[in-house]
Parts: sequence; structure tokens; C-alpha cells
Amino acid sequence: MLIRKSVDIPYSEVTPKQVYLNRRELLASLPAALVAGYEFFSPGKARAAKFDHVNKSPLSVSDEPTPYKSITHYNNFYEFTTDKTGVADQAKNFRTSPWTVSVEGQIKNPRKLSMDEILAIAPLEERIYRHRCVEGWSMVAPWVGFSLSALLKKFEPTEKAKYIAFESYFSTSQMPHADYSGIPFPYVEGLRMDEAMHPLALLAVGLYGDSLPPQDGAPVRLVMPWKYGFKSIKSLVKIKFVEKQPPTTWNLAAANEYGFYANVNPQVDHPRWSQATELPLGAFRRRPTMMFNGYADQVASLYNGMDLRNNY
Ligand SMILES: Nc1nc2c(c(=O)[nH]1)N[C@H]1C(S)=C(S)[C@@H](COP(=O)(O)O)O[C@H]1N2
Ligand SMILES: [Mo]
Repeated sequence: MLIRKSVDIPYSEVTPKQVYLNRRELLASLPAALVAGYEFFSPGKARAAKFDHVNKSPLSVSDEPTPYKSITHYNNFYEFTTDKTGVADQAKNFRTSPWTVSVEGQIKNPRKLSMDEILAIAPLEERIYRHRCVEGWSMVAPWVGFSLSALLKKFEPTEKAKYIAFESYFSTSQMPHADYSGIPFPYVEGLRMDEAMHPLALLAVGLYGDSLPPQDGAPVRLVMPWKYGFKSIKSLVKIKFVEKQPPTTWNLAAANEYGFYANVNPQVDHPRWSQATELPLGAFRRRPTMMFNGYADQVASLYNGMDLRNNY
């Protein structure tokens, strides 16, 4: 991951907060509809369907969310293109329905879940999370989803289940430029079981009260707010309970630069740049990066006794 140019979002693209607030009031005033009628983002639609009954989560941060337009027009999704401002356009016809996620591996009852089954697992919550990309930009996003643990708890793991391995959708016909990115696909990621079971580990199905747009990982993705962004794997098709630490895409691509843990840590630099500061999308000045991206109180104990310099 190279930084080719600094984050540069035209001022005209930045949605004033008032617009977002008005939109929220509008959403709140809409009559309640049933989740059963849920529609995913589909080609030709300007915006996705809206969720009802999204509870506010106590796990949200109070930071002001980054505008929708910025979150959806500055993306990393290498299957489509390495041009962050071009993902939205390249991914706009991505077919995300029908969709299934296969849950398999070291469990007694492996099976495929439809999106309707996934949406029925737990009540949807709005989780406003900080996001820090390993390349140095950051944002604050109001995701919609529920803790990954709610899904994992539906399955009976065997004694061998120690890690969770994740896999993204991949198809060369839908992602014809994937080869140019220089990393192997399908994109894979992994978590230690206790990390995956942490309440902050989020299975996201929406953004700003709508279903996820393709560029942000529709129809379902992981969001790991205390880790660098590359751990937050998009467009999930497989969740596998495994015995050994699974391979992860950026570690396969450059092991000396991207580790398995990838916890946000301003004291451990990337071999080619400092991780001490970050540039929030739309801002003009860098600011200090926080240990575990500001989630230290909640997650630091997961790593007690571990050398965070070696386990980068
Ligand atoms: N399948 C897949 N997932 C992915 C990526 C990717 O290229 N492919 N990029 C990762 C990186 S580096 C980041 S920073 C985040 C970006 O998420 P966003 O575009 O929704 O902000 O997605 C992560 N998940
Ligand atoms: Mo990233």
C-alpha cells in the first residue's frame, strides 16, 4: 500500500452536518417497515434501502461522523481498483443479491446463511466507530450491524476451534481489474477467537442507516475498530472456525510490513512510514493516532504479556 497522493476531497463533496441531521430526523419520522422487505443495493439505484429499528449502541464514540460522501468515495477495495476515489464507480454494478455466507470448519453444524438469516441473528445497532487505515488516513463511520459474537455463538465449536478465518467474495468477471492490484485474491483475514468474540468486533450490514454500498463491502463485512483497516474484510462469503492462525492477505503480500494482529499502535512504525499521526478524511491537519485507535480501555487486556512490537 503506497500513498500516491495526500487525501484530497473537494470541499463541495463534504456534506454539512446539518444535512445529515435533517436526514436523521426524516428517517426517524418514517413509518416502521418490516426487515423482511429489506432490499440490498442494486444496479441502477442511487441509494440503498433504509433500515428501521436501528438501536443506538453504547459502544459508539462521540466523534462527529465523516460525511457519507467521503466515506463512500475514498475506499480501499483492491478487487475493484487501487484508485481509492475510483472504487465507488468501479463497484457500482456489483451484484450482492442473492448472497450467502458459509459458516464452516471446526463446528458441529456447518451451514450457509442467507442475508435474511444473518439479519435475523440480532437486533441492528448503529455503531459509530473510529477507523484508521494503515496508510495514515482515518474516518469516523456510523455503521449498522451487530457484534460478530452473536453470529459465532449460534454455532457449536469443537475443542480445536482457536481462530476464525474470513474470506471475501471474488470473481474475475465481476472484478476484471483485480490482477492489477498485485495482491492475491480471494482476500482473506483472520482473528484469534477472543478477538472475534470481543463485543467491539462488528459484523456490519449498513452505513448511515442504509444498507452498505458496494464500495464499502456490501452486503456484509467485518469492522475491527482497534485494528488497522485492512483487518476489516469486505463482502464476506466465508467464516471458518480453524485450529491454527490463518493466513491474511496483506501478510501474504508483504510479511515484514503487515502482521497478523495489526493493532493500531502509534509507537510501532510501519517500516516505510511513521504511524504516530493520521489525517482524518476531509481535514487539513494531521492529528496524533491513539493506542488501539482509542479503544485501549476495552481491548488492551486481550494482549497482556504480548510484545506488540514483534506481534505487529
Ligand atoms: N475484500 C477486501 N476487503 C478490504 C480491503 C480490500 O481491498 N478488499 N481493503 C481493506 C482496507 S486496507 C481498508 S482501509 C478498509 C477500507 O474500508 P472502507 O473503504 O469501507 O473505508 O477495507 C479493508 N477491507
Ligand atoms: Mo487500509
